[in-house]
Amino acid sequence: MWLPHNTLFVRPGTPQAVGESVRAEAPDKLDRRRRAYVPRNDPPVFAASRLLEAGLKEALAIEAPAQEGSYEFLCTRPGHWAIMQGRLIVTKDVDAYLKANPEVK
Ligand SMILES: [Cu+2]
Repeated sequence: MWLPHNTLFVRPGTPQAVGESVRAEAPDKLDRRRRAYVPRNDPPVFAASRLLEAGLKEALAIEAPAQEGSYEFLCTRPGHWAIMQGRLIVTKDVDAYLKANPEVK
């Protein structure tokens, strides 16, 4: 059985706090953009998708944070944040970043 998932982009070091903050919410508790499991008035979150069933798509236009760094993204469906997460690198010089961090592909 496929479960719907979402994607939230957050400040570094906040995935656990964000994931845990919505863990007890109901999937039908939606915000004004019809998104579930998105913390309300929570500054660590700077972009978030809706819960999407398998095969569905949603485009997110993200305004990158002004400060360069390694940001994080996660799924906040209860129990998912711990294994469904990754990093978003914000840099003004991709080539220099990749040269300094060859492990990143
Ligand atoms: Cu998920």
